[in-house]
Amino acid sequence: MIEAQTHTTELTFDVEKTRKDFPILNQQVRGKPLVYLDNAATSQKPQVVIDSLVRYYTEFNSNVHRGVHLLSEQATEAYENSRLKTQRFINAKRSEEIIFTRGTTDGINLIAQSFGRANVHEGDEIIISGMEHHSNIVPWQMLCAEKKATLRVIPIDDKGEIILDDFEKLFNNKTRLLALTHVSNALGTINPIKQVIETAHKYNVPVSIDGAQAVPHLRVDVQELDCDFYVFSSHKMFGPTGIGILYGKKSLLEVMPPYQGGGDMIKSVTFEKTIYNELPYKFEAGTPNIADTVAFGATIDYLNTLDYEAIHNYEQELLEYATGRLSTIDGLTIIGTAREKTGVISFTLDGIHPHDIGTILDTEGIAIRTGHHCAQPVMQRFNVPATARASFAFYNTKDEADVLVNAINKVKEMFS
Ligand code: C6P
Repeated sequence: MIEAQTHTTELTFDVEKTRKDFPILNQQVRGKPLVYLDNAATSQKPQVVIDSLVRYYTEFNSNVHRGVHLLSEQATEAYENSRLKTQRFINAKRSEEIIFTRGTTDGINLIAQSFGRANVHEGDEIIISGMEHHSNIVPWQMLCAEKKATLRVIPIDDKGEIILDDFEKLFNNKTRLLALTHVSNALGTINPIKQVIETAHKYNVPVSIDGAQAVPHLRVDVQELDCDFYVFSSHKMFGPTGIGILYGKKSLLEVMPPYQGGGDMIKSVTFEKTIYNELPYKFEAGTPNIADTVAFGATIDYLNTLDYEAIHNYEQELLEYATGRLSTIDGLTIIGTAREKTGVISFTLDGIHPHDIGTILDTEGIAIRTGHHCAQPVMQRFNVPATARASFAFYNTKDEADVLVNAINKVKEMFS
């Protein structure tokens, strides 16, 4: 049994026990034990989440908020329970501040199309950073093009950290929103978002945080952060695909126009006038993704059984170990060396294209991602066309980091 003892505390995290919760990990890929290091793209699911999906479809599949029959009542209760669990998970003040979406991308587009179109006008400015995922760039560019507004970009330094001195200089009386990622998917950088939010609020600018890569690793408390919006995806935090969460402060959501029209988002409809439903339903038009939302509730139940502090310490130790081992490989450069990072290691190997690295690692049973990671401006900033990215979750081990290092050495031999 591999049991990680942290340097700093007495807390232990039993990784081998936890791995048993994830049935997909226990398999051979291309004749080798699977080493899954593509968690930033999507994470694996514990058996309890898979069971929850099966149970929903075998026992109470039905539409929500519509039926008077028992199955519909049960489905509605389970769906709304997931909202309450989510509220508690991120410590939102009210359950109606939790809007279910399709994912992070959908949540950011909702903010851009609803809050953005109502509040951003000609000549206004929106601040983002140089490390954003395309999902937190393109929706704002589309809005700026429509409204003749301007996108301002916080520069990042050679480590992959936002330059805080330059950041504050971007604010002026035309700034309408700051949209920033909590954790970079391409670099692993954890941004000092509490401090950044405080600065933005000093200028009365609301803040939207992309939490897609943060929630799988860090405890998030939206009241403590005082962010105005916080968006994330279930599938990156060990839950099902197709379901995401938009948290918004009630005072903002209440005055925002609906994003989409349709069933469930209305109180009454005549040809002359439609009255919209109250929060959160105003933003959940049409039949929602009921099964995955219910299973997302099971995901939160699962995560609540884990000790986040112990996990965080374990992941940091794993990151330190893997970074140390990879750094010994001649010709390997790590892109993203921020002081505060999650378990994302982006790297290049001299003279070898990242796609070749990924393809050869696959033959060793190792899953990583290669390419621009939907963050092309980050690649441009570091002057690389692409990187290979190993991204770790709490179920990964030091042994797996060793397998990765050995396989990279094999790649080097093949090209020498
Ligand atoms: N990043 C990656 O491999 P969706 O696809 O909507 O669930 O999440 C989009 C998204 C938004 N912000 C950040 C910081 C992200 O990392 C992602 C998804 C994946 O890095 C797939 S491109």
